[in-house]
Amino acid sequence: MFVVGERINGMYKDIAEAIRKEDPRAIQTWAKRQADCGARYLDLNPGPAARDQVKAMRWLVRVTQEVCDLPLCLDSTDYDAIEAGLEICKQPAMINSVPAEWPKMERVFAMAKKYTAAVIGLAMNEQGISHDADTRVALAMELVAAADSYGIPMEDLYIDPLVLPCNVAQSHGPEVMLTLRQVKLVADPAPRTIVGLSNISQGARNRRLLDRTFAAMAIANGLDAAVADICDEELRETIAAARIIMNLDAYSDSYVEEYKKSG
Ligand code: THG
Repeated sequence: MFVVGERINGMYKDIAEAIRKEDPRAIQTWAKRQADCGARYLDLNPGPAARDQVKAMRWLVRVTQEVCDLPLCLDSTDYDAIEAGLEICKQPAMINSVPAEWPKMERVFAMAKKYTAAVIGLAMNEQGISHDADTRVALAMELVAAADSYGIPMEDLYIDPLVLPCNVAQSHGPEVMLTLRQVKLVADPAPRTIVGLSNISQGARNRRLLDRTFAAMAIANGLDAAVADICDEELRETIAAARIIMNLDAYSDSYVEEYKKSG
């Protein structure tokens, strides 16, 4: 299980301001910090406040790549912005994201093929996010079929069951866990799975406890990746321990230290 660093997101004030002023310092500081903490990808999201999404995404990609070699996860609902970013990515990127809807899947999977990018497929469609695992898994199957028809390998498709805050959607928790398990049964080879980890605790108290507990539980249910706060040391330790318990890493008495060093 690996982490996509979530912090370069226009939902944060310092990032929104950096984009507005075209001042790369906050972006580059967070890029380096998240890389040092072991992020495998960096999420870049211009946020809703950026008026020109294409320009903002291109700028984010450019200034991030000036200081960091990690692959990027381009996070926007504006596919022109995603494509502008893909054009200048030095490493194969991840597209974040596409719902199970035509013609959005057509545009995104064609782009993914052209730029050899991975894709996050959201288990939602025109009807929105459904409560039950059954419907989410059915949408995952549509994403799998569509990706396959564009020649996207399953290891490059990440299904996101979609996580809602537990203080407003508490009954979704077990459905998300069930979706994570069942998505592994819809195809062979199976697609990968990803969640937006911090969504679980938005607006709640003691956020980091909720985040790391959710991480451990999702890893136990087979989670492959998370968009998350990689700078949270206790989260990193929890992930390291969960990986040992799920037999994803060899046990070592110094495993936490090792994880901190190697990511
Ligand atoms: N799935 C996928 N991509 C995603 C998400 C997802 N990208 C965005 C998001 N969800 C994951 N990233 C974040 C980033 C920040 C927060 C939550 C998820 C967050 N921010 C603080 C808040 O809203 O309380 C901002 C606080 C501040 O303004 O300082 O929690 O689900 N594929």
